[in-house]
Amino acid sequence: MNCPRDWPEPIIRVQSLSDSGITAIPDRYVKAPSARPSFDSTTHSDANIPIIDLGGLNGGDNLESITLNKVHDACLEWGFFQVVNHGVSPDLMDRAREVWREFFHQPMEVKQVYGNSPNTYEGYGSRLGVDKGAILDWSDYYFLHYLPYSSRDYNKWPALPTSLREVIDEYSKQVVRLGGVLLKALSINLGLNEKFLQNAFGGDDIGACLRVNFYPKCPQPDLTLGLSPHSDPGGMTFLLPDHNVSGLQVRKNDGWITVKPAPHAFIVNIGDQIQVFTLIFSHFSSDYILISSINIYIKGHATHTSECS
Ligand SMILES: O=C(O)CCC(=O)C(=O)O
Repeated sequence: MNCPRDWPEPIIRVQSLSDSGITAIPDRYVKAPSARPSFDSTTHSDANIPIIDLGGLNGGDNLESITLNKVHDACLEWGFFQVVNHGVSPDLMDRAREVWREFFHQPMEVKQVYGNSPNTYEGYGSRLGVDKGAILDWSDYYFLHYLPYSSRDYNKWPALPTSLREVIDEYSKQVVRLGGVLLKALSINLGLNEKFLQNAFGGDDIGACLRVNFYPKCPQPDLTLGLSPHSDPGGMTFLLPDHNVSGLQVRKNDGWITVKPAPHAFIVNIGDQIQVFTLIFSHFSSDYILISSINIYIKGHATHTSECS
């Protein structure tokens, strides 16, 4: 496949726009009226995605099967849920969020060293896609490959703040372990061997990436979005939300539910590839679809003032 080597237009950091004190956002961030944030009655309701205590998986036969059922129902009904008692250290989650916050608050010249290209997307980025003249999202991000080991390039991992590499290494290791726990639960729920999904995703060579989204303060949050509506292409995404800001919305029936993060929970998004497995193996469908390769994506989240959701 031919990958474009560079962006079609000069890259502008959304954080710089925000810091410049503009009172109106540039046209290239203004979404069509039908694509702007919706604040209907569902958005403001108390509804939330399910919260599942994964401690139940080690709680004896009865509790284990209740927990597996909760995971199964959440996958089928929502494709989104939160997990608590997940085994990732709460202190490490806080440090991961903090170290990335520090990264984004460094001077621009420190961050620009890691400016990314559409070749691999690894590094500091401000847009996805290379369509000239595209309407952009109001966010910057950092993207890294973590696994398989052969895909890891430490030159792309920021050297500053000094603790970043160590924190991210440990954080990613623990989140990948959590991914293994959920892949096992999902395999059992689909009536498969407990190692089935782990093996289907590469076994010991499983893929994992880290993406950190940064949503700078926006002067006209009703005209744009921090991130456009999408489904995640990988196997599973673990979102570490910001403590102070809620902005993530999940589509449910005809409306959008604003996720209310539980303390030290991860938000789990079942990606397209596992959704396909679910279609194949659950008795809800008799369709058969072939899949060639699959990655698990891990996402960190270091937002601070997300006024655009
Ligand atoms: O930042 C969020 O809350 C959502 C992130 C997300 O959906 C993504 O990175 O794909």
